[in-house]
Amino acid sequence: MTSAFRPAKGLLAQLTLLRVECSGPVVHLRLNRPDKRNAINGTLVRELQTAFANLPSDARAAVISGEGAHFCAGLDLSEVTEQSVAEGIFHSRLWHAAFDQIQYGPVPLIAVLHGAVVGGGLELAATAHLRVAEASAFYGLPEGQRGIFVGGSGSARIPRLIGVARMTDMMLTGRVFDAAEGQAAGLSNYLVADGEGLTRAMALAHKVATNAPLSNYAITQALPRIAEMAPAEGLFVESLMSAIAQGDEAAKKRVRDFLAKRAGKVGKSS
Ligand code: 1HE
Repeated sequence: MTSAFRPAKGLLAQLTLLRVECSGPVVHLRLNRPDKRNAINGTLVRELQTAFANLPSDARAAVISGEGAHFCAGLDLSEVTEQSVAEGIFHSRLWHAAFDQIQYGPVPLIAVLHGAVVGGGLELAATAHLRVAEASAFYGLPEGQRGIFVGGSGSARIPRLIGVARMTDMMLTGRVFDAAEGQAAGLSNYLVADGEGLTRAMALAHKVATNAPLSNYAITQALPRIAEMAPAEGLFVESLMSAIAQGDEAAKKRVRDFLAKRAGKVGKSS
């Protein structure tokens, strides 16, 4: 299943606040600023954008995690105190560009959440296609208490996971969800014991990496877009995407394998 990690090469090896390693077809990116609880400053947000724009061509899935006791403490607050309104808009748009690069990048991404997953850290987690939470994870949106607002795409992505009502509660009252509450609300797909998140995420990523790349692309790119469309347009796009995926040789082979009883049945390993 999971092979050993080896350091990434080229541009990915030069990043300073992100540590990038590869394990077969899975790229592991680790936020590497534990002394600041992986708070996201300008360098880190640019490195995230660079990393996801330059994943190795043979990557088929990715995992993101945080070094130290917390996944991510959100925006580096020390960088915003002197910002003008215009700078604030450009700053937020930089996050949007980076986070779009992540969500609409070439491979499915699984986030490993532990400790603080707050503010921009929760916005980052919401860009992932799957989330594995450890028991220590807690979720907060302290923007309301800091006198600011989400600026890293949280208002678009987080309600799609937990609904506007829960997000409003978190922002107005400072309500924090623990790992079990987050799982029940839809913030995580999997809840595991402390220390087991990376292993579970890597196992899931290796599994996801065995899917046909075009299928994974349709799931991560077409599905969220279709969900935003009016049903008539969405169904039209679904037909196109479905026919494109089905026409791919990888799909034909997999279907032939099933019919010839060479592929696993649903719920049983192949
Ligand atoms: C930081 C940040 C940060 C820690 N920006 N420096 N995010 C927040 O409002 C969360 C603020 N952070 C916390 O509530 C706590 O730090 C934690 C619960 C995450 C962790 O607590 P703890 O006790 O483990 O660490 P600590 O002692 O609070 O922090 C260690 C250091 O990290 C300390 O710096 P030091 O120089 O005194 O050692 C902290 O100042 C620093 N640190 N979090 C800057 N966020 C695109 S818009 C997004 C808007 C938002 O994300 S708003 C939410 C911001």
